[in-house]
Amino acid sequence: MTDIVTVPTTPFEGQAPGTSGLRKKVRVFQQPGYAENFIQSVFDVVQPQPGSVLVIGGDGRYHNRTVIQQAIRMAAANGYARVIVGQGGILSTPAASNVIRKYGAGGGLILSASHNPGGPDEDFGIKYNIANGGPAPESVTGAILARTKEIGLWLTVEAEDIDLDALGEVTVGGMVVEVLDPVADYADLMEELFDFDAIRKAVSSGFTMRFDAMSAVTGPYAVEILENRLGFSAGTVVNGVPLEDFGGHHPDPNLIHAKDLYDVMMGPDAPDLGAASDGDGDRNLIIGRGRFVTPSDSLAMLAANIEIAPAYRGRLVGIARSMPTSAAADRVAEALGIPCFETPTGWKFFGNLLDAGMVTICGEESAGTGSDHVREKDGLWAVLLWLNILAVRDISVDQLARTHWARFGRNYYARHDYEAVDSEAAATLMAELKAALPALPGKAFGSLTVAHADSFAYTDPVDRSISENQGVRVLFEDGSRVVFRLSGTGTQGATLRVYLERYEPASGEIDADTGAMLEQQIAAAQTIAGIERHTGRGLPDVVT
Ligand code: VG1
Ligand code: CO
Repeated sequence: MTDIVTVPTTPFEGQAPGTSGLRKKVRVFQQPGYAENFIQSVFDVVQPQPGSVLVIGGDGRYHNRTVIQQAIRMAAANGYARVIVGQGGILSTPAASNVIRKYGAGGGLILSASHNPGGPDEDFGIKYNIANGGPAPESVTGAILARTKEIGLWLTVEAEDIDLDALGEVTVGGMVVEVLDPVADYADLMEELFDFDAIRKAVSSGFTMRFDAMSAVTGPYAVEILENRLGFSAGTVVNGVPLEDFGGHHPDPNLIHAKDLYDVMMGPDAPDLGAASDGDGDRNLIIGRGRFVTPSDSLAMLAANIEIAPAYRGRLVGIARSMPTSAAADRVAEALGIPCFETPTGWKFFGNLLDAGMVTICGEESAGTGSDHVREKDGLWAVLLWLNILAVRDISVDQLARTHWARFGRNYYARHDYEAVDSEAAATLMAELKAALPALPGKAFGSLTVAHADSFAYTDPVDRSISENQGVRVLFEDGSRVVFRLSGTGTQGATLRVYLERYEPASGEIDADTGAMLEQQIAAAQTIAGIERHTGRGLPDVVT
């Protein structure tokens, strides 16, 4: 029997899991006991049963290996029978979800701050996923937070670091640790879901793509799947080696941080498809030759075509989207006679709907799309579904988009982010906005008149749990809307997100400039929330 070491500790302030886990600067995580307190709080809440298996993996960012070694020792001290960890400490978020499900683990620790930058002065994060492979629901994250506030000790064992790079099994404090290939299971799953033969055929007939892994976790996955298994030429995957600091970039697949890819795709030598993923591999960016597809449109277009992929034939039962995501998917659901659910922001809200078999595909405007194959959003999955559809329909991204809009109409959509805003100013802005809601209906802003305004609350259709304060919605009489939220993933001040949307029917202008189409909504959002008055900012930092 190995001796368990009990380490006395005192609580740290502010260990609340946000939209997707606890995210802080690396320096914060490096304080002695900081990560340990949080991990012990997770174990105290979860209470691993005899025989329990824990999956541990991360996106390879700076500080990943240090926390993994400590988490392994703590898991041994807390009674886990087995830990499964990705080789090199690597598991993309969707791959971790798959490993949890495939090997019947009780849960997993995913070490990532996702699209946030990495390195000694940047961000780190820890998230707990439950046995279904998905992010812990609010009932669990709430209990973890409560535990962090009263924690008095954490448990570990005296043991050396293991060799994270050597595949196979070792023992730590009587517990088995298996270091597994992070890519193989995931790549096999993708091969089960999609028609790889059809994609290979398209590739051999000249279909080309560029996948930007942004020096983050998807590099090895993309090389294996796209180049080795599907036959895309070597070099199709760019920035394919995961780096601890992502090469100094934000691994955020949007038009700002993946501008190189965008420029290539808008240029004369663009391949047929351009795609990118984020730090932990759960987001996707889709750009066709000369055509950017918004994540909201991508969800709708994928839903409309998903039954082309073998694993989804005759299986589309429902769609779910987060509230700020555009209603493009709703129109597809309506046309197909299936339900479309509107949830709060964050993948954890899709878990119950997926478990209950009420939805097949889910998506968020922040470049997250996924299905019931795992319980996380999945960047490469979305890229492969696009590839499967394009290959079978023998159509370009641009043609597919135009055909879609010609049938369903188009939801013009943009998100404006005001980053690193003073936290108090942001809180005041939201408080004043909420207080002003009852008086908004009937008021005119430019050509727009407010029809309805509220603070979004969600009742989970499965367990009836209620989540309040999930963003402010202002709906106008013409069907357009603006939504305001504060980010729950940032690590510096506050980030105000303003979501703008306007529907144009199929008979209207379906190929106009997004910024021009949303001018009225942008102006109304500034006035309604008093953004410049509160933040001193007249213009957003990032427009996606
Ligand atoms: C953001 C996105 C949200 C997403 C979350 C986690 O949250 O808006 O849609 O689920 O990030 O994604 P927030 O609270 O900052 O708006 V990831 O890829 O960072 O795990
Ligand atoms: Co992510």
